[in-house]
Amino acid sequence: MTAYSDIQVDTPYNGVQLIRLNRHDAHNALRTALLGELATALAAAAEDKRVRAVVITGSEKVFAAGADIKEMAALDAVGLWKDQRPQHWQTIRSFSKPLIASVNGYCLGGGMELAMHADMIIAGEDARFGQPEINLGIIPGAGGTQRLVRSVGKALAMKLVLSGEFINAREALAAGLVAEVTQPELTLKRATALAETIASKSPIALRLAKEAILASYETPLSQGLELERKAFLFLAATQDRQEGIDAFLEKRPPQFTGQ
Ligand code: DAK
Repeated sequence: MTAYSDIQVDTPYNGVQLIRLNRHDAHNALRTALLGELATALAAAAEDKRVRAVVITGSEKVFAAGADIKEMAALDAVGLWKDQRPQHWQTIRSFSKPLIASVNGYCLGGGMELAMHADMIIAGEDARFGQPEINLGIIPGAGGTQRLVRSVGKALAMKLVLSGEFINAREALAAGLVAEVTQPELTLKRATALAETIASKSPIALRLAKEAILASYETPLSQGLELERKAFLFLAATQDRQEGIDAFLEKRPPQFTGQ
């Protein structure tokens, strides 16, 4: 059993694994060790058959206030180049199961980039999103300039990255950054319920759906449609597809096994 200190990893329940960022005294600043633990936990969740979806959350007041500025201050260019962070981000990026971010309070810098690595964000009304790196004389370093523009468009991405100003949950919802806004005290409950709904679906269909949607960032439409067609055909050969259709015709809930 892996011991974690910067995160807390719960035992999977109803197919859902909850991961909490656990550096509350530092506003969950994402030091390299925290990112490493997160990458380890997600790699383990990817292999764990009990886990069909993951929810990542922070505290009630802060999702994450970005990279650990105190740690970053000690690194020069060579230190940053040798740092393990890009490998950890790569592991997080390649997590193939559904990943939901449950966000309350500040979600800033690397914290916002982490939330954007999730497949969807459920935000409490108290959530504040921003890329304030510009205030430190730097720019987002974990995909913020790229993911943000794809998520909210050029105008808002430019405003956030160039000004360092924050937006609230309702603005983030209107911009398409978050999937849903809830009362702050219900955010995790809603994110978990949504994860449980997702976890009840076919794991193979979920994986291919996620892959196809993410591929749309990188491929022209014709290639994306081709990828979707092949994934669709592949699913026709799965027991889960048969189970889904049988269950519908027999008027019962399906039991998907991932076969
Ligand atoms: N890092 C380290 N400590 C932090 C922190 C951070 N990002 N944010 C907050 N803290 C610490 C504070 O220092 C304070 O600690 P003590 O002084 O009590 O020891 C404690 O958390 C509480 O913070 P505050 O007293 O400031 O709390 P407030 O409620 O007054 O303000 C705040 C909350 C979130 C508005 C404020 O703390 C704040 O502005 N924090 C900094 C936000 C920020 O600038 N975030 C961007 C960081 S840069 C990379 C990939 C990505 C990145 C870098 C490299 N590579 C792949 C190479 C990402 C960079 C960033 O995210």
